[in-house]
Amino acid sequence: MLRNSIISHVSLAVLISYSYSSKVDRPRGVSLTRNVLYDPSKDFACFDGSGRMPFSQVNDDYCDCHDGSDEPGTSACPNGSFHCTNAGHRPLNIPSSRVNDGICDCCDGSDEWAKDSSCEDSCKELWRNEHAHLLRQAAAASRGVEVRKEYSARGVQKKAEDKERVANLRKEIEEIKANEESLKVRKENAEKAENDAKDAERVVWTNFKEKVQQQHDARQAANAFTELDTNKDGSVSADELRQHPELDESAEDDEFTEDEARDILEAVSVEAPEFIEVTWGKISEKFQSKPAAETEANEAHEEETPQINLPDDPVWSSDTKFIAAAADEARRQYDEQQKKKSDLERDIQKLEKEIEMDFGSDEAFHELHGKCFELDTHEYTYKLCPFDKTAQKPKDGGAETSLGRWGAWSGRGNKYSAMKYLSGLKCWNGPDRSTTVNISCGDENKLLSASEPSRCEYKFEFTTPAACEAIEVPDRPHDEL
Ligand SMILES: [Ca+2]
Ligand SMILES: [Ca+2]
Ligand SMILES: [Ca+2]
Ligand SMILES: [Ca+2]
Repeated sequence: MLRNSIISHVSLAVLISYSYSSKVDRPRGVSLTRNVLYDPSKDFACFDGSGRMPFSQVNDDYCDCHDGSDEPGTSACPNGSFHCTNAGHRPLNIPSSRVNDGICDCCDGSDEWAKDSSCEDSCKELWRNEHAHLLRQAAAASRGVEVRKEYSARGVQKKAEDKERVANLRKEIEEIKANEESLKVRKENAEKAENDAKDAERVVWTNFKEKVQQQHDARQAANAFTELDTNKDGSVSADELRQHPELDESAEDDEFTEDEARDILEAVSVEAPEFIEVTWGKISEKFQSKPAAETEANEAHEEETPQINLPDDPVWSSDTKFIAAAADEARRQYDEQQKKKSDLERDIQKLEKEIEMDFGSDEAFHELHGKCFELDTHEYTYKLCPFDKTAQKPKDGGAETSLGRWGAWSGRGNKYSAMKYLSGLKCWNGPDRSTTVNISCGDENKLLSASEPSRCEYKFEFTTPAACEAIEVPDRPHDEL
């Protein structure tokens, strides 16, 4: 009985809701796309399968379905959704709790259907304002698009030039390589001639030095003989040798015995030739001259045996100098070519890196490469050098802090809407600094803002014409019907 009375009341409500709905013949709060699910000639099935009921229970202000699908036009279900047609503007879905809550949520006022609400239809005015705003945006975007076209043209040209340059540099390297072997052979031959000439002179020089050394040694031996032969009888005896205890070969017994002295001399005494040839060789390193006792001999000794210290290499002959100069020149030419080759290879590498860079679908972002943009805040100057780095510098003149090196495009959806800079200066007890740069269309290249939303992760907002795309502004709103 009770249900019947509700139904009769509801049938009226359904009638009312039909008549109150827009021109379209569909239940209140139902969008055109969902209308097919509300067929008055059939029972209604909840979208989530939680129930099935006579169609009269749709919009009867009593929540029957768990998902609220039976009450699209009332606030009976806590989780329902109400569809505003908003003719003249754009359709909108609002939570059904806002239906008949006294606040105008839909610009056509359709959510406040129960009372004589003061909701005026503001859809047309809203549309006019929005349209004007869109037109202004579109105008700004189209100015940006014009600049972007220039950027793009330059970027495309730059890439073509870079490619041509790489081709030319490769040609130069090929030429160098063609010459390389002959220069190398020339260098090696010249160096061999140089070495041969120098080696030959070194042999002569070494012989000469040996002779000088021998003469020097002989003079020292003769002087030692004179000093040792104290009785001047023309031979050095064991007794005379014993006057030099430093020559004792077994010093443990604290005595330089006659036998020990004879062992060294290999005789009772030796005369000058044998002394110079044999004995001197055994004692020369230990022998100490006695200058105090032999003042005259010592003076003579010093005069006669000056220190000889000849260099390892002779003064080269003019022929050898000529050959060495030729070798120097061959070396210089070869090294010069090698350096030129590695310089060219480095240039090619740099250009190829630039060619491979992603400057956008039309190369427009190439314009920003090699440039830097700054933003002054109270405390810091922030810096964005696109495709290179981000940084922060204290305004009181401290050192620049790296906030990241160029990483990659990182926009969601449109990848060119954001850039990521990584591996900046490591934070104390934290990660490396990094920066996300959000890119949007603007009349000019400008760093708009810089912030640090989470520790050591920076966020820049940057506008550039390179990101501008034409905005299509519809002449009239997209009405559902
Ligand atoms: Ca219901
Ligand atoms: Ca409302
Ligand atoms: Ca003697
Ligand atoms: Ca001894």
